[in-house]
Amino acid sequence: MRKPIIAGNWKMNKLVAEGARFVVDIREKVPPNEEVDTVVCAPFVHIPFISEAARAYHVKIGAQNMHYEESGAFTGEVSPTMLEDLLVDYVIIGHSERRQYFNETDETVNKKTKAAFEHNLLPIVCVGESLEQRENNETVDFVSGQVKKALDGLSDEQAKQVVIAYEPIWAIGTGKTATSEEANEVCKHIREVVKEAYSEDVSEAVRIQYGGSVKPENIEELLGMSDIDGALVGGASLKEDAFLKLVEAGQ
Ligand code: G2H
Repeated sequence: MRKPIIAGNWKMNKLVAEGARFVVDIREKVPPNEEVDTVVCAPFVHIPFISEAARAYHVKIGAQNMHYEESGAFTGEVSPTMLEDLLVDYVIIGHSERRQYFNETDETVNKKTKAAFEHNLLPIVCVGESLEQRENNETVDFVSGQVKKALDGLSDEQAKQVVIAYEPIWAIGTGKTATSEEANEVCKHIREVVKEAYSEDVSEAVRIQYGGSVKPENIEELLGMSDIDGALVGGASLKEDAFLKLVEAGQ
């Protein structure tokens, strides 16, 4: 049995006071960690405040990116050591917006995934195809390649703990959701890729989220699918009531 994981990805939204208020408002209503992992992935500047507000509650904290080096001359970057210092639990790696606008590559995704484990951070590794790739029937090959490259060099124990977020780019923030069957089919392939690269044991343990216009209206159906273990949610994670509904669906 894989524990569901619902992660909100605020992207570049909310001021610090709004973020802290959000966590204070939801923290007592979030179901226990034994039932569902609830993660809030916030911009870096929020992290010290929401980390403090979430402590002793069942809200876990995530970052949306990080560098793979521990320190150095990388102006504007934030290191895994810094996130570890703030007791961050998860870090989103390779979100399609970072691949598209900030030169994130499969190679940097792999380096960051490894760096996360060296610093007690659990990576949420994002993969997903473009509309063009889907129309050309390249989805499975493309996504499989992204998964293999991201996980390359991890130990079995690490691979088991990776969270993979399948986010078809054409469904992100567009209001278009892949049907639950379409999403599940790709998630199933991802599990196969993990099985081939590691073992059945690892592939059965790894959690795969769906992301792309997830909202309270479609979460239950998505979570009802055989290979979807949670959701990475952008727009619908910004409002307390909607986010709580998503988390409750994971119970
Ligand atoms: C996909 C998702 C969150 P949204 O980017 O990662 O965003 O739910 O707004 O499509």
